[in-house]
Amino acid sequence: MFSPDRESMHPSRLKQLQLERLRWSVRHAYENNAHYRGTFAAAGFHPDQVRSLDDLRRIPFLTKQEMRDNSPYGLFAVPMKDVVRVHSSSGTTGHATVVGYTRNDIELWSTLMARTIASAGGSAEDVLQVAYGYGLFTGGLGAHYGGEKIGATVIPISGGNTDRQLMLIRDFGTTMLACTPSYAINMADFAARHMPEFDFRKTRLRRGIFGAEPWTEAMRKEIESRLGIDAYDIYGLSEVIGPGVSCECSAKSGLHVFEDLFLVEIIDPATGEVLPEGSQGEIVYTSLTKECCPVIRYRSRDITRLHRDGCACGRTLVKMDKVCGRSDDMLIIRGVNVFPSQIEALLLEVEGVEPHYQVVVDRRGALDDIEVMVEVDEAIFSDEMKVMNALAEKIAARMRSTLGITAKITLVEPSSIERGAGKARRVIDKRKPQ
Ligand code: DLL
Repeated sequence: MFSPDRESMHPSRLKQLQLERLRWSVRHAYENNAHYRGTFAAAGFHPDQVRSLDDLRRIPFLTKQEMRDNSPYGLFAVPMKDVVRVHSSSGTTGHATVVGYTRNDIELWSTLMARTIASAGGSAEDVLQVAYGYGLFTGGLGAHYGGEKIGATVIPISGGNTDRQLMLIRDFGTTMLACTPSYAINMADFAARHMPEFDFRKTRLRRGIFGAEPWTEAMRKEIESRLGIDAYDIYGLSEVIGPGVSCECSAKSGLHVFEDLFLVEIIDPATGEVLPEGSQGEIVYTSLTKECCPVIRYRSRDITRLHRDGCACGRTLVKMDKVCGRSDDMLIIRGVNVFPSQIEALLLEVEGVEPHYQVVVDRRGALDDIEVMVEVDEAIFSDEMKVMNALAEKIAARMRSTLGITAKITLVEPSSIERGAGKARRVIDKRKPQ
């Protein structure tokens, strides 16, 4: 553990620390930001009312729309002279939001990413290849600062240039890779196609920290077997800090949330009601020490579940399940709710199917139409039509029985689905304005 005194804190001591910090954070937001002052007052809330952690529920939520409406600097709670960096969310749903960091915020974020790297088994001994994009996206610089903080040797290559990525893994002795899970698979594909002499198992690569998009257990197996490494899920969002909000440990049974710095709640996304621990719902964040952009009850739209069942790694921090998707990514097909990650899990169980797929949703007349395009391996693709049809029917039948949706399955040849170096675009919903 990078911060053992914090990560394995006794639960009662942790609660005490959270309460002290919550009081500070709520007051800081109220005193130094007009938007918070306005929404608190409108809800009849004053920071003096925070006497226990349960009083959090008296505070109104902060929504993504409010963040956008106040963009770029309207939610900052420090003078601009104290802001040393800005980042921006990827803007997959509408306009991007802008977040700022003070020097202390950058220090905090670096520590969180050092904890994340340590949680995945990394240390100062590692050579960390950062293949998340550098720039306004938080992935590259977040992993970079965390790597330096823990004392690893950082290779700041950023995303893309896949042939170069592979050469560096081989020649620079990379031991740990940081990128999106879809990009890790793209690297393996590229190697298999264009560099037949390249063998991941002959390199020093041992582990990877993958996140920024939903990915399933089936995808983990695929990455682990193709790259010959241990793959860990890391999670975060720009509005809260960037990567470093939660991460898996060696148990790989949920992502520990760094609760000494962020309070988490699960709510019903439809009603906003707080749900008991163990229920699935939308995760809501409250930052406890952030200076520039404090978030108080920020509705992330990410769907997960919290559980506190103890962990072999010794961390006492609550765990969240792998995020299955965002409430706004959930597809409603003829009334049936389905997350793209459920489709991924199902596809990857089928032999001959490759981990490259895209879901296209459209409306024909009054009805929703869903098509799943998925790559199959070379052998199947060059086989008889009969074999292809049988495979497509097998997938369609599984989708009907497991997910309750009737989809058109289109098997496509290897490499025909668009590849990227960042977040994969899994869904094209033609019903929504693009
Ligand atoms: O994606 C931060 C990040 C960078 C996380 C690198 C991990 C690694 P944003 O661009 O603001 O920030 O996007 C945040 O991405 O609300 C989730 O919907 C999704 N997301 C991030 N990590 C995961 C994950 C970064 N491990 C949004 N699993 C979040 C599932 C994830 N979804």
